[in-house]
Amino acid sequence: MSEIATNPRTQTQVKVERPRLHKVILVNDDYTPREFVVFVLKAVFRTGDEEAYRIMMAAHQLGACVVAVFTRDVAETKATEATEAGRRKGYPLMFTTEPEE
Ligand code: TYC
Repeated sequence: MSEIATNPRTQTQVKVERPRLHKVILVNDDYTPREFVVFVLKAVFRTGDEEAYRIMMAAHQLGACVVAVFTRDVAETKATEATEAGRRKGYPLMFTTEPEE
């Protein structure tokens, strides 16, 4: 009896990759009041007072700041919700998203 396999089976290698995370970025502007930016960060991103203030000031001084990272859907939903909150008050407050490297 031959030792050579006559019916070799193919094996499928399934590669599962973690979904890329997306950053939510807060963009500075000259019109939205600081307190309102802090209010939105706390309401939408559930940060505490001090973290919201730190993120707001970083965007204010540097032009933009990463708020947090999420899966793409969550990042886009939160960015839209936070931008809408500003728009409803007539402010140009802007949150954008971009994929992490
Ligand atoms: N620059 C705004 C002001 O001086 C405050 C502000 C901070 C607005 C961060 C937007 O993303 C922002 N009133």
